[in-house]
Amino acid sequence: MGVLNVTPDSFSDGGRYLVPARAVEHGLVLAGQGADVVDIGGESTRPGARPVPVREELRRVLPVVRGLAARGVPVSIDTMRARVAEAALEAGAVLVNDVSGGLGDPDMARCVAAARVPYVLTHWRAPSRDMHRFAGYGDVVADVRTELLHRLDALVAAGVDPDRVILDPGLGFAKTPTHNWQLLARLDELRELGRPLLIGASRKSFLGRLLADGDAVPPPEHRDGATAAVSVLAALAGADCLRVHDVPGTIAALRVLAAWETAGVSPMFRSAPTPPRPDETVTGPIPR
Ligand code: PMM
Repeated sequence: MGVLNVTPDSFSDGGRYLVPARAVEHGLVLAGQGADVVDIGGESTRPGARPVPVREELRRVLPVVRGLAARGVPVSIDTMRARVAEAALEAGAVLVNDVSGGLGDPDMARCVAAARVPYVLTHWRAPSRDMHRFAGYGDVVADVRTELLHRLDALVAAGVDPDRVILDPGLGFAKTPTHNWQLLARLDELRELGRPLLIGASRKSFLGRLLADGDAVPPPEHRDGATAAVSVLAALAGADCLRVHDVPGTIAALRVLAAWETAGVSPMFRSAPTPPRPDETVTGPIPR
């Protein structure tokens, strides 16, 4: 999933694609580079961001959704609002990516149920402007699991087909860097929920923090190497969809993983407690 934010203030690509023609051009580039879907967002979710009026969100995203859909690019709409999701689906979007997991708009479940489209249900606790106040967990992985399941139940009760739901732990949404790393390192526990997983780590500040040299934090566009490493490890742990800014770097990294696995030995022996000794011949795929 390639990221295309048509906002003035997103942390990485904010302000670059405000002119619809430029946004469409970039979306075509992302698709040409190998993104299976281009994710269009018209409202920044960066920590501290304030909501934009619905009319403004519609004004930003609709021409871009239309422009890309008309050129045959599968488009997802990144929104917390049912009205925006509905309009984008009508304009040609094929998937709803809701970082609020349906909590941002009580009408979202009805909209997704009626549209019968895939829906990304993200773990979320509060609007961006003060989400940091909600970053308290006992065991973050257990809590995120439980809260995702509650949301899934609520959506299914409202008529959403569970088979169309993709789960996302919501890295950075009311999470500290430590929480993000725990969620990534224990993705297998989220896999047990039985739904496809989406991971959105691309260029996020926990990677900036990881790469910082003292107080010198690298800017978002210098975090693609770390993003690619996370993408490979997440794919290895069973992530099905990676939401990224740098599509070629991600695809290169995933090709390395595929070649490695095709050669017969998985680089991670997840469910095999004892890796084979170097002198043992590995004849089949190793379960993960
Ligand atoms: N993160 C952002 C925006 N949308 N959607 C999903 N499903 N998961 C995410 O982690 C996610 C998202 C914020 O990042 P951006 O400013 O680069 O779009």
